[in-house]
Amino acid sequence: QDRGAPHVVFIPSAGMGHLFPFFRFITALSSHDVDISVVTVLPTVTTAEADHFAALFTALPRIRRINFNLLPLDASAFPGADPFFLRWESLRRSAHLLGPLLAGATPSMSAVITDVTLASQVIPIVKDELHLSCHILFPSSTTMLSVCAYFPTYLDGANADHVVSDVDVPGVRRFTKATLPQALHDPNNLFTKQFVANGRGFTKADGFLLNTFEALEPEAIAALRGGKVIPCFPPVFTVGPLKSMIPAESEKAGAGSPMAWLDEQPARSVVYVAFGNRCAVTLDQIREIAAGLEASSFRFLWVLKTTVVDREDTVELKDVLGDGFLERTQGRGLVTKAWVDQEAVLNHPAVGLFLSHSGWNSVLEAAVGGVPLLAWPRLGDHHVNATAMVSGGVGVWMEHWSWDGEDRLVSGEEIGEKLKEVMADETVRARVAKVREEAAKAVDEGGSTYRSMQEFVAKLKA
Ligand code: BUP
Repeated sequence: QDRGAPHVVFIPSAGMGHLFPFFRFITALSSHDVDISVVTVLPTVTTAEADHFAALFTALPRIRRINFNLLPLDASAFPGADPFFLRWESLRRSAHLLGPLLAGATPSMSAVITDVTLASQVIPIVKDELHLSCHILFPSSTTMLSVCAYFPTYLDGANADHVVSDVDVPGVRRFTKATLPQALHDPNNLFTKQFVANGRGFTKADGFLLNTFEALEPEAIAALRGGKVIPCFPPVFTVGPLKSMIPAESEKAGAGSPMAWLDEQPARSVVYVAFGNRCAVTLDQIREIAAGLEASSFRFLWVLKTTVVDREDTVELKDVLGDGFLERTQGRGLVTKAWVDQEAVLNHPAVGLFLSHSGWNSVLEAAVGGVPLLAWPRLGDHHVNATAMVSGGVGVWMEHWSWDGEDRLVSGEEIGEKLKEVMADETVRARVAKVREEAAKAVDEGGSTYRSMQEFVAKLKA
């Protein structure tokens, strides 16, 4: 190891939407003469997370793993809570153990990069106990970061009674109550408490690493940098679009794989459907999506999830999709419950449209691939991301489509019609093609992302 190379310790949290930006940023940073360790919690919540941790450590053997054993958490105290929120809470409650663990790291550490879900717990340990710099890698949109940063001020201000309605984030935009993460409507919700505590700690961080680029979210980036959202916001480094360089073993393309199937399809003919790796879709809505795809007459690739945690998804596709669907669409469509390399799918010339939940990694991957995104946001940050996705020019948001149960199913007919409309919309396609160019420019030598990365590395080495 080079004398003087800074030793950076990463503290990721859980869920592929949070882990991918970490894995991608770690890979990018590893080419910069920086010594890297990664705090790892095993077992992971999902198989996908375990596979991708393994792929990271295999591809980059110089990276050290710091095993972190969590204190047990009584899940019965949080009835119905999402397993990822439980893991975040567990990480937060065990965070005090990180001080001694990190103090013993060799070589001694120079900087910490933490996931935002742990910010309020980790920052005091890193800054006050270990006297090191602490940056936050934010896995969602910068627009969502502006909401996180402003929300505590909003609650403290006109809302002493803690009733949440629309939130007007200075310098960014007004978010309707329905656009905010549902949990924020209830200030006593576990997620809301984590969210507010983290937001209150933001100004103590040494900076933010953001998976975005200047041309995609100019208002939110400028508003944070200019102190409009909250005063004294720390430096912001735009380091996106972050890209994978190491596929997991499970997603290597081979005969019969989705990638091999895409190779056989005409250019821009395929609708890709995926709602992230923890959005389970109800049986009734699955049947409507199936009807919509069938009615659209397009070719399609559909990653179908019926459970929040992948290893619990044991149903048979034919049972879920109903009588004859797979037979009727054979050759024209591919439905899979397996993990696919979505980034590669969205870069494949056969893909012409992406029906998505608007998870931020998905939005960035669509932008990089130049594939129009038809957003059907589900929960959490998805609606806020959809606002950023539309203003950034990546696609179209179906604002009235919800996921709220039987009485509000989106019909197959409507889905089919919308797919046809957006697939034929040359204006939407031209806009996302332009965004794709801007994304490429940002990462090229001299581009805004390239410069931000250089600045960040220089800061680490200073
Ligand atoms: Br499903 C699936 N392959 O089969 P988002 C997802 N992904 O590569 P959200 C695959 O997971 P979470 C699959 O490309 C994206 O990078 C996808 O992150 C990848 O969604 C990531 O889009 C999902 O930010 O993820 O909802 O934030 O569900 O883990 O919170």
